[in-house]
Amino acid sequence: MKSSTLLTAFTFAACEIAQVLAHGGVLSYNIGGQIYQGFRSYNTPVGQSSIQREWDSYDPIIDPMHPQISCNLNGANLGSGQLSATVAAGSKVLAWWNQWPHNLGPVMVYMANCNGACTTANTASLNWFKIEEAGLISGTVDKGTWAQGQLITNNNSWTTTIPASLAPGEYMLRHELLSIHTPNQPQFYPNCAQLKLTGGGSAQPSGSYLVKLPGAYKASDPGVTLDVYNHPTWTNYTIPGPAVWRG
Ligand SMILES: *[C@@H]1O[C@H](CO)[C@@H](O)[C@H](O)[C@H]1NC(C)=O
Ligand SMILES: *[C@@H]1O[C@H](CO)[C@@H](O)[C@H](O)[C@H]1NC(C)=O
Ligand SMILES: [Cu+2]
Repeated sequence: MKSSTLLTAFTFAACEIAQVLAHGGVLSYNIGGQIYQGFRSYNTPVGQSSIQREWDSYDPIIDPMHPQISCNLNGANLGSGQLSATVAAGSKVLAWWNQWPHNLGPVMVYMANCNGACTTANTASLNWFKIEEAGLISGTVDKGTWAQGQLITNNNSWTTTIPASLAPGEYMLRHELLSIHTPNQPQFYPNCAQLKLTGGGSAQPSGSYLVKLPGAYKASDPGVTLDVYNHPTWTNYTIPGPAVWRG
């Protein structure tokens, strides 16, 4: 009896760990050549210092209209520990995830002008624009190569370039993986970091390039509802959200 209780407890602990490992997020960055540690999810925010906003677990967000889909749960600033990375427009940003377990789905990168200090910004009311997206690269939706597969191949990382013409100011940077390996259960994995952008540009996106989060996605979007196993011959995929703004 006792040993079976122990076994149950052990099995439960092993499942909990497997659960953690089955998901994830951005753990660190290289921004313009400088390494930045992300928020340590699952640890108390007390005493943490990072350019990243708080995110409390590796679990995905399932609801495309979730009120905290902008910067994950709970997306709060870290108070006195909240930092921002100073970087010039046109610089490269490398984001590193944990060992990424999902190879079906797109990679998207967004920014939003904080119109002042990002630390006090409410990320749900910012105007977000997409600076990069990659979806189905080749093959069919169920067996082809997806951007998330490339991310895994590339040391669980993704490199993006901040548009060189973007006007200076404080911006939120948002990486998002949308994993669609579970039909009817899209998995959104957003993470935000704060930037202080320098450079001589003056461009700003406007009009339909700007979206709210929540607001950019609907449960009925083809790229959100797609059941890849139901359409093994499809070679098309429509990435959800706005068109990419390239500066
Ligand atoms: C692979 O990613 C880790 C961070 O997860 C990083 O420290 C390491 O430098 C990367 N390796 C290469 C070859 O880029
Ligand atoms: C793929 O194309 C079909 C036929 O045009 C369309 O109905 C479907 O919505 C597309 N799928 C995605 C995921 O964009
Ligand atoms: Cu997962």
